[in-house]
Amino acid sequence: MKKISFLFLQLFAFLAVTAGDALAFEPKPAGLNLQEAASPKMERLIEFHDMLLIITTAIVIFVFALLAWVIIRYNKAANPNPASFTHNVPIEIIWTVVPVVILVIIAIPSFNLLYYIDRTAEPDMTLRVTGNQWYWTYDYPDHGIEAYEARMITEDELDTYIPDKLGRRLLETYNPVVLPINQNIQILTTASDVIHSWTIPAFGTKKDSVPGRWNETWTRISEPGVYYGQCSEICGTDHAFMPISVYAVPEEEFVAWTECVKGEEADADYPGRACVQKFDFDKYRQTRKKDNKLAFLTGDEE
Ligand SMILES: [Cu+2]
Repeated sequence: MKKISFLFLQLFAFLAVTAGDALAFEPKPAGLNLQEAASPKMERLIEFHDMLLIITTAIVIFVFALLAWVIIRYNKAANPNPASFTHNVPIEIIWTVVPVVILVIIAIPSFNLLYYIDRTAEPDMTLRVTGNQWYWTYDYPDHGIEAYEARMITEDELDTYIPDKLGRRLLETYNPVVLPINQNIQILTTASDVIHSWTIPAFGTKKDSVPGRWNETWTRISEPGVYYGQCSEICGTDHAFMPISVYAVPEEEFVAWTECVKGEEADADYPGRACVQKFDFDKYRQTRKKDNKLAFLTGDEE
């Protein structure tokens, strides 16, 4: 018995560890649920989503039960002589008031969340994002970093730029975005040609980039790592090939990176990439696994 429960513990630990494996913040094959949260915005979005899921599931079960009851109890065979009344005031009040109460219960946290994810009152820094057919450009007005292009790394060059086969096909860019963790980051976005949409699922951030105007959103990244997103507004033939890759690093390293990008060490073509490699930000690709508290159960401890 003891042995069996230990086996189950091992199995559970294995599932838990693989579920929260290194690189948790990326799409997974056959993935079903939302990506894990890496910002307070996404944490709240997931909570809200889970609450809605419970409410909608309860409603679906209730409606199906009612239907089944009507079909079984009141079909022609079971109930040959139906009642002939047409109104029932108490029931009509209930079926009006109860849905209203449910909608109010949903609306209050929904509006709270809408305002919360809209913008941050006290930004620590600003990232400007411009969508183009078909790549992104980024600039950091507070740090004096001029606009640089982020184009997708082609498949045959992945291993050249990203170590240890950790590069993610169709998701990496030569010049990634680098952002500090634990800071309120204001994100201003626009586009130079057609509408694009700057999206990082793990941040709970998605904002349309519209030519001729600046849209605002924000994020606050809770832990170092590599995060991915894709353009989420169909924008032309290469819509699927303008990914977003973000390195989130501690503040000191972020400051060092900004100095590097502005300095002579930066590669003229790939300023962001050259500095990412210089400070070995790729080490953050492994962070999740090392931090996993269940690692000791599988003997995976590092
Ligand atoms: Cu686009």
